[in-house]
Amino acid sequence: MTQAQETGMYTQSMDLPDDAAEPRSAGLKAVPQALHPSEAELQAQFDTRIDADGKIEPRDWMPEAYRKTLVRQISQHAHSEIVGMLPEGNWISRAPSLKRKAILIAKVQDEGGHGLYLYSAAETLGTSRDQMLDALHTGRAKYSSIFNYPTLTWADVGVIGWLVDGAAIMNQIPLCRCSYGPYARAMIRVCKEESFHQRQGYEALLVMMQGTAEQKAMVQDAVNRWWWKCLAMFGPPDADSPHSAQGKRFGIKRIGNDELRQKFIDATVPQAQVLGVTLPDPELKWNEERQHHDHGEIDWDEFWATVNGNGPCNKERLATRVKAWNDGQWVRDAALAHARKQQHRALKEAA
Ligand code: BYC
Repeated sequence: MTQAQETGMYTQSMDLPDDAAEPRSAGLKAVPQALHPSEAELQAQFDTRIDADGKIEPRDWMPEAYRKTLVRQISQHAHSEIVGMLPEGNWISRAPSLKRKAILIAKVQDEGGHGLYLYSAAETLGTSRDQMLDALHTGRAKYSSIFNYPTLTWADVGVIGWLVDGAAIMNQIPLCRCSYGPYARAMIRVCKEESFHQRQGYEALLVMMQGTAEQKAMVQDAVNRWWWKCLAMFGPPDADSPHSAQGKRFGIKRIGNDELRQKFIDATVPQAQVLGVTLPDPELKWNEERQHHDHGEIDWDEFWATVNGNGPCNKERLATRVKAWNDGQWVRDAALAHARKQQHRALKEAA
C-alpha cells in the first residue's frame, strides 16, 4: 500500500457521490420561467436536459440566470487561479534546493494555465477576457479568500500544497461533472494537475517533519495559520449561501459547501496524523454516531472581512496583479501587431 493510500490522499477519481439520486428539482427553487412562448419551449428543453444529467454547450439556448451564474463562478475561479500564483511565486527565488525550485516553478505555471482554461471557458458564455480582467483589477470581482494571507516561511509553501490544493481538489472534483460542457472539461485537467500539487506539498512537509526541531515547529506554525482559512475556502455555511440552491438546480454545484468542508476535514485528519502535526482545533474529534469529525466554529466575520477586501494581503495582491498587467502591455501589443501583420500577409497572398 502506498503512503497516499494509507493517508487517504486524494485521487483523480470522479466518483464522489452526490445527491443525483434525487431529481435535481426536488425541494429546490425552479428556474424562473421565460415569458415568451418560444422561450418557454426552450426553457422546458433546457430543464429536461439538466434533469437527465445532460451537458449544456456554448451554442445551446440557456436561461440568462444560468449564463450569469456560470460567468460569475467561472470568472471568480479563473481570478483565484492567477491571484493564487502570487503567494507561492514569492518563494520561487527562495526555494531551498534546485529540485524544490523546479517543482514550485512548474506548479505556479500550472496555476497560470488553469486560469487560461477557465477564462476561455467563461468566454464561451459571451463575456470577454478584458471585461473579466477589468473587473478583477478594479476590485469589483471576487477571488478566493485564501490568497489574501501571507506566506511567511518555506513551510507555508508545503502547507498550501497539502491543505489549500487539497481543499481545492475536494471542491473541484464534483465540478468535473457540472452541467456546462466547457467548464466540466476544463476541470478534468485542472484536477489532475491539482492532485500533483497536493502531493508535492505533502511530500515536502513529510521531509521537513523528519528534520530538525526548528523545521518541525515551522511546519506546525504554518498548519496553525492555514487550517481555519482552508475550512472557510469552501464558502459560507449552506444556510447563508445565497447561490447554493440555484447552483444545484442548474447542475453546476453538485455538493454543498458544508458537505465538502466535512469531507475535507475527514480526509485530512489521518493525513495530519501520519505527518505528525496537530490540527489547531480543540473541538476536532470523531463522532461515532455521525461517522464524521465534529469541529469548532469558523470565524465567519474574519472570512467576510477578507472577502470584502480587508484581509491582510488584499491590497498587495491586487496591486501586484495590476502592475503585472501594466508591465505586460507591450507583450500584448506586440502579439496583436504580429497577428495583424500575419493576417494582412495571408490576405495579400490570397488576393
Ligand atoms: N472566497 O452562495 P455562495 C485554488 C463568495 S483556486 C471568496 O456559497 P457559490 C488554487 C461567493 O463567490 C480556488 N469568496 O457562492 C489556485 C459569493 O459571492 P458573490 C477557487 C467566496 O458560488 C491556485 C458569496 O461568497 N475555487 O484552489 O455557490 C493555487 C456567497 O457564497 C468564497 C473555485 O473558485 C471564498 N472562499 O459557492 C492553489 C471553485 N466562498 O458571487 C489553489 C469554483 C464563497 O455573490 N467555485 N464566496 O459576490 C465554487 O465552487 C463556488 O463558487 C464556491 C462558492 C464554493 C467558492
